[in-house]
Formats: sequence, structure tokens, C-alpha cells
Amino acid sequence: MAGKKPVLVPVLGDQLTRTLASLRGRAKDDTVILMMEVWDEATYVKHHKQKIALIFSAMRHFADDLRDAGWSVDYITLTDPDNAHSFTGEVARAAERHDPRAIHITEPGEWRVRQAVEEWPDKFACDVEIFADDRFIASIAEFRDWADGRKTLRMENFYQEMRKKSGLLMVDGKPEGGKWNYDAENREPPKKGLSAPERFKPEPDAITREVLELVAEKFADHFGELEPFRWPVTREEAEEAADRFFAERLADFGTYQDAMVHGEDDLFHSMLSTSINIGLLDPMELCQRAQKAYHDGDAPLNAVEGFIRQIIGWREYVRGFYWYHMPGLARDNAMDAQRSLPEFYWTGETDMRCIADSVRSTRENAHAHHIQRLMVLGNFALIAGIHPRAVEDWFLVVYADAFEWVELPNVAAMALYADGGKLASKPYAASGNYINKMSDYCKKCRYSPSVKTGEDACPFGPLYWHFMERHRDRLQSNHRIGRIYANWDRMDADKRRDYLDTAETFLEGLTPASEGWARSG
Ligand code: FAD
Ligand code: DLZ
Ligand code: SF4
Repeated sequence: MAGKKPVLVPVLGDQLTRTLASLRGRAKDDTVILMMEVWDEATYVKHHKQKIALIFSAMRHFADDLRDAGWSVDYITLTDPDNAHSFTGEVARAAERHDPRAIHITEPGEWRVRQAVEEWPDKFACDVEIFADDRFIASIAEFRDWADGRKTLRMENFYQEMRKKSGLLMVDGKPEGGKWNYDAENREPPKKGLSAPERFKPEPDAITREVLELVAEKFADHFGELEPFRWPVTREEAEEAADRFFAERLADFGTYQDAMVHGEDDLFHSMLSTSINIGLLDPMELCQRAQKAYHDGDAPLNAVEGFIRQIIGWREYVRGFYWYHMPGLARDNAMDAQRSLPEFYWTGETDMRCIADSVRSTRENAHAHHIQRLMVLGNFALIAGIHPRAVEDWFLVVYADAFEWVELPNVAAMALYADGGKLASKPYAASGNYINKMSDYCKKCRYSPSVKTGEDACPFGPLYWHFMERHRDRLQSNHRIGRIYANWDRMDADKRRDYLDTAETFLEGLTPASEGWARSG
């Protein structure tokens, strides 16, 4: 690099992809890659300990991988005494060290970081170029073009566009099997004793063990168990996890997608979201592998279409939706929910067995599967009227796969209806009957879904009616949910009063979480 000013390429903790847009086509002898462990990112919310360990370990492995491939990598560790502890501060220091002719960065995934990066051209003397993140099938601009002028945005319509664009499960321009969506086959309750083959759980190597020590020391007051830590931290490990998923669990992925079983934390889910979100796995490649499994007769269409829909449908859709509606989405509170987050979201100490088990899995694994997130933890927060900010912070803290671009639309819009219906046509509110049908939680719960009111009633029932009654003005006219009011209005007045009293007594008995779990100071 002698004599020639290099290009500085900052690579963020969720950009661990060799073919990243800002790296692709670059000459190694003309490039300095900058990677930074910074306090600001590790603590803007107090992430689960495993999430910090995952990012730092994967970053360190990726840096080694790049160096082995001949790249020049400037890696700043958290304990570097001169660490400025912010992306901008570290890029400024690196600019002094390397005197770059330009800074090239792939667009950050989160609004907060993008805002900071957009100030770089004014802060730094050299050119700053921001590259679109083409690890997604649809660019932010493409989603905007699709969304502009539509009265309603719905995942299903967008998903069909993504199927056509990608060619996945398409035959002569038509959907494989004649239908776009096989969700109706993907709602099987768990049969007795349902369990799945164990996923691939890599052993921590020396790099990960060093990171685990660092996290134990520096982030002791953050939520969650640090060990056992079993997330893939390299592309090779992530690929092995994917191989095992395709060979052993994809075939049942669809059928049991919505099932919940006490103590069975993974079931037939892929457990690949962390690896996809930080860049170790390519989403399109995974979809192609799923499609091949269908063509080879190794997995049925309902499983394969379901898996592909989660990735090129939901994942792409929420990402576009996030950028389309930010920054307003982070402030939305259409249901005027004002209650504090109950303490049991952090401690798991509640007699509600579904919540206790979901929080346990969250604490132990930095993971809970979709239906636990949506229909247990999200649904409770919705019908109990918990303030969206508190719920959003919680979800951003506790999951190893949580980055705001994917967390916020799922929480604010899908689970809490805080966007007032921009993402979903109705709130995902449900009584305990849904959880009872789709899980084995209720049989051994201290509450019962068949008891409707009073202190033994499953709280989800009375809270559901309380929610519906609180929001009658808004929801009665909604054609997908409004007819529920006919059932409610048919009940006699005493029964309705009992429901509402039971809900109110329950809500009054909730202990709010103490400050400081999600954010410092
Ligand atoms: P699988 O069930 O195996 O699904 C396969 C893949 O599809 C996932 O790895 C993921 O990449 C994608 N996917 C599935 N559903 C969604 C979805 N709704 N949105 C985006 N991608 C999806 N996912 C995150 O990655 N980060 C989050 O912070 C996050 N927060 C959520 C919060 C709530 C309230 C809800 C309801 C869902 C949230 N999800 C989030 C979506 C989903 O729950 C997780 O992606 C999934 O549980 C990850 O586990 P898995 O890899 O085993 O997924
Ligand atoms: C989540 C996270 C954490 C905990 N720490 C870092 C870090 O120290 N350095 C880094 O580059 N990235 C980290 N990340 C991921 C970033 O928060 C993520 O890249 C941005 O939010 C994307 O906008
Ligand atoms: Fe959850 Fe209600 Fe079932 Fe208990 S009875 S596990 S609280 S749904």
C-alpha cells in the first residue's frame, strides 16, 4: 500500500459477509478493513449476554478469516485503552491512522446507525460512499416503489412479488402446486411427546472462550445466561447447522411451525436467524437449498413453501416496512397502551406456565420461537396494554437475533398493533384457547383456560375481553375481528362484568419491572 492512500472499509457486527457490497471487487492492497468492538453498540440497550458474545466472537473469527485471505484488517477490541467506543469516534481515529482517500460502508441495518453514518461526509475530509446492502432480495428503494400509492401493505402481496423475482417455487410463471401459500397445513398442534432431533451446537473454541470471559466480566449486569453458549460463530459452523436442519428437521418444519411444547425450545425451527442476520449465511442460498429438498423429494411442499415464505416473504417484508415507516414506527402507539412491563418478563416468575417457559428459554438460549414470541409474550403485552416502548426494548435486549430493522416491525406492528394496522389487518389478540390448542402448557398450569372468570381463570381470557372492550371504537368496524363483538354482546351483563373485574384485578396485581434492565441509568 506504500505511497497510495487506501480506501477504509468499516465492517459492522452484522455485516460478516465476504461478498459484502462495500468489499466486493476491491483490491486487497488498496483497502483497510476496520472492525470495532464499541461500548455504544454493546450498551445502547443492555443486550442479552449471549448476543454480545455472539457478535464479538463472530467478528473476531471473521477478521481472522479476512486476514487469512490476505486482507488488511484493523481490529479494535473493546479493551483497547484508546477505544473511542462509538462507530464515528473509531472511524475518526482510523482516518488519522490510515489517511484514507475514501470511506466505503455498506448501509447499516438500523436507523440509529444510518443517521450517524450520514453525518460522516461532513465530519471526514475524504469521500464517503454508502453502498446498498444487497444481501436482501429487495432493496429499500424497491420496497418503497412497491409500497408507494398502495392503500394497504400486506406481506402476502409482497411475497408473491418476491417469488416471481427470485423464481423460487415457480413453474411457468405459476406457483408450485397451484397455491402461493400452504399455511393451512402448517397449524398442527403438538402430538403427545413431540420432540425434534437436537440441532447442531458447536463447542466454543479459544476465541469464543476469551470473548465469554470478557462478556462475563464487563456485562455481568445484563440479562440472560451466558453459558452454555452454542451459537455458530463462523460461516463453517453456520453451514453445518444449516446442513443438519435440512437433513433432519425441514420436513416437519411446516406441520409443527406453530406448535409449542414445554421444555422443547427448538422443535423443528431452523434456529438459523442469528447466522442469517449477522451475515454468516446467505438467505437466498438457504431458500434454494430448501427448494432442492422439495425437488429431491426430501421435504413436502408445505414445509418448503413455509420456510421460503418466512425468509423471502416475512423477513424481506419487515425490512422494507421498517425503512418505509421509520422513524415514526418507533414512536407509534395506536392503541394508547400505557402500562409498565411486568417484572416477570425479566424474571420468568409467574404462574402462567406459557410465559414462564418462554421467558426461561429466552433467558437460557437468547431465543424463543416465533409462536412463543407472537402468541405468548407479544399477545400478553398486547392485551394487557403494555407500552410499546417497553416491549420493544425488551425484545431488542433479549434475543440474539434482534436487530431493530427486524425486531421493531415484528413487535410494534405485528405483535402490538401499535402502527394501527399498517402491517397486519387485525391485532393478533387471542385468549388462552389458542395457547391451549397449540401447546401442552395449560394442562399443568395453575390457571385453567376452561375457567372463565375468578382467580383460577386463565388470565388470557379475561384480558382478551378487556382488550376488546377497551378498543371497541377502533375494532368493531374491522371486518376481520368486529363480529367478535356479537358474541360479547350476547353474554349477560353479569358475565361481562365478571370478565372485566377479573382482568382488572389481575392487572392491578402485576408488579412492574424495576428500571435498569433494558437501558442503563
Ligand atoms: P424459523 O422458524 O426457522 O424461520 C426461518 C427463518 O425465517 C428465520 O431464521 C428468519 O430469518 C425468518 N423469519 C421467520 N419469521 C420471521 C419474521 N416474522 N420476521 C422476519 N424474519 C422471519 N426475528 C429476528 O430475526 N429478529 C428479531 O428480533 C425478531 N423479533 C421478533 C419479535 C416478535 C414479537 C415476533 C413475533 C417475531 C420476531 N422475529 C424476529 C421473527 C421470528 O420469530 C424469528 O426470526 C424466528 O423465531 C427465528 O428462529 P428460527 O431461525 O428458528 O426461525
Ligand atoms: C449488536 C452489536 C453489538 C452488541 N456490538 C457491536 C460492536 O461492538 N461492533 C459492531 O460493529 N457491531 C456491534 N453490534 C451490531 C451493530 O449494533 C449493528 O451492526 C448495527 O446495529 C447495524 O446498524
Ligand atoms: Fe398460559 Fe393460560 Fe395456558 Fe396457563 S392456562 S399456560 S396462563 S394459556
